[in-house]
This record gives sequence, structure tokens and C-alpha cells, in this order.
Amino acid sequence: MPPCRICGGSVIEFADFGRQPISDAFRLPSQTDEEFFYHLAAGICQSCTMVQLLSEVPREMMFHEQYPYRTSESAMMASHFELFAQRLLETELLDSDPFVVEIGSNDGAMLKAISNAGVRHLGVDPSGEAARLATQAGVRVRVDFFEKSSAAAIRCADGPAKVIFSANTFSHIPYIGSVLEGIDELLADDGVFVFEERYLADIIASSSFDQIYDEHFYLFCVRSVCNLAARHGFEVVDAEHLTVHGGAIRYTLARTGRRRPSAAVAELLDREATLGLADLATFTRFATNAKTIRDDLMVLLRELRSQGKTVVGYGATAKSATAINYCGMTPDLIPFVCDSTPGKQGRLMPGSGIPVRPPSAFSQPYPDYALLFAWNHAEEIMANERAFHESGGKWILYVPDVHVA
Ligand code: DWN
Ligand code: SAH
Ligand code: ZN
Repeated sequence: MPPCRICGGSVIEFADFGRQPISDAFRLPSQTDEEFFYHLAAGICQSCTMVQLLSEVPREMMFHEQYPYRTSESAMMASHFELFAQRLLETELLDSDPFVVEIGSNDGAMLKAISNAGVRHLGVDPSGEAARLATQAGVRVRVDFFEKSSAAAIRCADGPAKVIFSANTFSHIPYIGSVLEGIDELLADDGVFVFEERYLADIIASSSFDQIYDEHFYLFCVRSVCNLAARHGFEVVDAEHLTVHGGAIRYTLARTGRRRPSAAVAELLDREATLGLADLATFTRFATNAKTIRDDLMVLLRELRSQGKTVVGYGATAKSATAINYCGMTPDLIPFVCDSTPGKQGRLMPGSGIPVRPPSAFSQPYPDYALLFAWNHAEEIMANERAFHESGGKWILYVPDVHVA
């Protein structure tokens, strides 16, 4: 068992999802090179309580020029980040010439509003095609991995940052110590590091085992983030619960002693203790629930196939790589997955080889059932696809358990 990547403590494994592909590696049908697989297992550190993967996929294999995910494929997420940018402009960015950096800026969904307000900014993201979309939207981007070395170069070129922001990226970086050293290097003395990540408490409550995959190297909670921050001279001064991505926390870190922590931090820490969020029993129950969901889902899919019913997947999510490959779903059960992302269409789902088709394929003709892999966008998607349900189509969901809606 590898030592904790945060504190070197002993990590206890609680879930093993077996042989898994790279979650966002949507291969072309014509590709003949060997598909990469790794062993996906997760554990919790007995000292600092950080939940983490037990093996690491090389970062260049996950995040590169053609990385397909685009924040703005969800109108709800685009609006979420636009609203956050406006809040930043009205709170933290009132100085004469503030500088904002975003780690994992992707297609610029958050920095667009900062740029439009004429505020100095810089996105940092190694995914070149996503960065080009951000640049077209007026956002300045450094196509690079954020870490200590790139942070020093940014400080040298642009000066200190008043705010460093990151969403669904900080947890993706096993070398998180280097990132925090970079943040320490780049952040102004009175600056804040604000980041939002899906919340371990919500993942446990909803048994959303598919949130565990290669890119999600850490699953954060307030306690493990407090422990991590303290090791680098920072403290959590605010923690805001969000509903996006199945439940998330927006953490605000400041240099220790610089700002008075809000009551929300202590309240969430108390709640996590009550939930037993550091107890191994909590995680073994979670792993048992994942097995139940897997078994129930495969029974349902096989039953529907025996009845001659058609079932297609909806949303070629990174999460679905774990769901599909842990359950052993195959094209005879799910003939295709539809997805609005151009960089995923015409390609194959990682590991299973299930084809990805554009949303137009969904209604030509509608299937009997749609398995919602993008369950975190259920409200938005079900509203977009109301005609499917009105014509008798049924949604299959597997979070928090297998059910038909
Ligand atoms: O943490 C991460 C989050 C931010 O995004 C990254 N590690 C990678 C990625 O994870 P994901 O792929 O699980 O994210 P989503 O947002 O759940 O993906 C939704 C998928 O569904 C996208 O491929 C877009 C697609 N979609 C669609 O086809 N029609 C989404 C909506 C809202 C739609 O209406
Ligand atoms: N922030 C966006 C995108 C999240 S997907 C959102 O919340 O929707 C994760 C992003 O982090 C990808 O665009 C990936 O290229 C980027 N990324 C991964 N490692 C990174 C690093 N070390 N520095 C900067 N960006 C990184
Ligand atoms: Zn630890």
C-alpha cells in the first residue's frame, strides 16, 4: 500500500474498481494502438484523513491538446461560473489593479466575465484545444500545468495574484504539494485561493461510486482540506456547500491568521464528525453500496434486453468510465451513448468501445429507456429532453440507487 501523498501516513484501501481505462480517452474506431488501462482503487489516510487513489496515471495521458471536456457544454455550469465571477468582481477584486489566476480554466467559462470587466487575469490549463476556445472568448491563457515552476514564472511576468481560483482541478493533481507551493509563491500576502470540488460527504451519501476515476486523484472534505492547508501555511476561512456536480464545496483559503474563519467551517467540520466521514466503516458501507448498484443495474439492463427493449446512454461523462467498466456494460446492452460534446462524437467510450453519437441520434427514434450517465445534470437534461419522456420514454438512474423515472 503506497503511503499517503499528503502526509506519508498509512492508507487503508476501501474500494477496488479493478482494471480501468483513462476516463476521457475517447478513441477513434480506427485506432489500433493498445488502449491504456490501470488499476483503480481508493483508500483513506489514517492520519490526515485524505481520500486518495492508490495508483497514478501519468498526467500527460489525461490532460493534453485534445482533452475533450468542455465546461460550457452545460448551460447550468456556464451560468454557475459566470455568477461566481460576478461575485469575485464585487468582493475580492476591488483594488486598483487586481490580478486573477485560474488553475484549470478549460474553455474560459469563469474568466470570460473577468476579462469582459477589464480585470487582469490569466488562465492556466494544459489542454490546448480548450484553451483556444477561451482565447477566442477574450481570455488570456498559459497552456501549461500549474505547479511550483510555472507559478514562479507567472509571478515574475505578472506580479502577485489577489485571487487564485480553481474548479474541479485541484483534486486532479497528485503533486498537490507543488501546486500549493506555487500558490504560496504567486498569491499576494492578503490574497485568497478559492477552489470548488465535489464533496466527499455527498459522494458517500449518494453512493456515487462513479465519481472515483483517474482524474479524481483526491476526494476532499473540509477536514482533509484543513489538514492539507495547514501543512502549507494556509487555513480554510470559508466553506460553501454547492449543489453542482452532485454536491460540492467551495473552499476559501487565506494565509494562516490573515482572515477570521467563518462559522460555516466549524459547522461543516462538526457535521463531518457526526457523519463518521473519517471512519473506515463509512467507506466499507460505501463500497458495498457500489457493488449493490452494479448488480442491480446489470440485472435491469439484461432484463430489458430480454424483453427486446432499447436502452441508450445519455452523457459520455468521465464518471461513466468507472460505471461502465466496473459493471461490465457492453454494446449489446448499450448500443450507443449520446453526447453534445463535438470532441467525443464519432469516438468510442473508454474501455467498453460503446460508440458516442450526437444528441440528434437520441430521437431517431427515441429508445425505450435512457441510462443517464450525466446524472449530475439531470434537471437540465430532462428539461431539454422533455419530449422523450412525454412520448413514453423512461430514464434509468443509478444514483443514489438503481431506479426508473
Ligand atoms: O471533474 C470533472 C468535471 C468538471 O468534468 C472532470 N474530471 C471531467 C468532467 O467530468 P464529467 O465528464 O463526469 O463531467 P459532466 O459535466 O458530468 O459531463 C457531462 C457530459 O454530458 C459532457 O460530456 C457533456 C454531456 N452533456 C450532454 O450531452 N447534454 C451535458 C449536458 C448538460 C447536456 O445537456
Ligand atoms: N475548471 C473547469 C474544468 C475542469 S476539468 C470546470 O470546473 O468545468 C479539469 C481541467 O483541469 C482540465 O481542463 C485540465 O486540462 C486541467 N488541468 C489538469 N491538471 C492541471 C494543472 N496541473 N494545471 C492546470 N490545469 C490542469
Ligand atoms: Zn495523510
